[in-house]
Amino acid sequence: MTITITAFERSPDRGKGLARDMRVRWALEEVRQPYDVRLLSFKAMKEPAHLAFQPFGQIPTYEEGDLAIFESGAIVLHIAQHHAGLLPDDANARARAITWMFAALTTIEPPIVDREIARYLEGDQPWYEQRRSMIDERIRKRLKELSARLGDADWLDGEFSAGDLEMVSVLLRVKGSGMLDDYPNLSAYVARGEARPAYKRAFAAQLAVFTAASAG
Ligand code: GTB
Repeated sequence: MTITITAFERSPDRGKGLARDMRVRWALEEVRQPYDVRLLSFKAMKEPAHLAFQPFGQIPTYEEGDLAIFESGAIVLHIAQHHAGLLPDDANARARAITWMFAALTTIEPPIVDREIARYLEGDQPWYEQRRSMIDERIRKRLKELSARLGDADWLDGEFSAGDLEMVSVLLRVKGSGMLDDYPNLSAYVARGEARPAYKRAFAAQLAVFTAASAG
């Protein structure tokens, strides 16, 4: 059955792989599943045809046969549960890998998203610098804790898993801030993720969308 995902017709990050369809593309590449992409404008994302798939008018979504789901974390988990390569076979190890997915999305990512939202929406406020330094403190605390846990391991719990896919994706959102530089093991961890052939294929595919849109 054909898998179809949705993505930005023109990603605001200009194809840097930060929009969340990248996580779904990466997961599909890891498990070697081909997929189609339906590209959406910001206008189309808010229209009834897309809202039927994604009630919040966002990307990504995932369709396969009579299944239609949204939320990138749920999509990556679905892919990992149905194809070998992203979750260990051992039940306890599998539960731990899923735990790391949730840790990435619900413990590490929220202050990182707050930082971006503050910059976009509150960057011109007189108190912005103070707010940003408070958010940065929250992020640094989590990075320090994560760095201590990772230590000198390659991945968070044994072999590369969907937990690492989500964690690397989340950390990539702060790479540009320079905050990762204080944690060489986290920088190396992110670099290992980016060096995976599946990551590179996914990155190239989403960049090609932006390049084509810019040329057209
Ligand atoms: N919890 C949902 C999920 O994980 O699927 C969140 C989905 C989401 O935030 N989608 C964003 C979206 O559709 C795109 S990924 N936004 C449009 C809207 O809400 O109207 C978030 C994102 C967007 C852009 C960048 N960037 O340019 O760097 C990075 C991340």
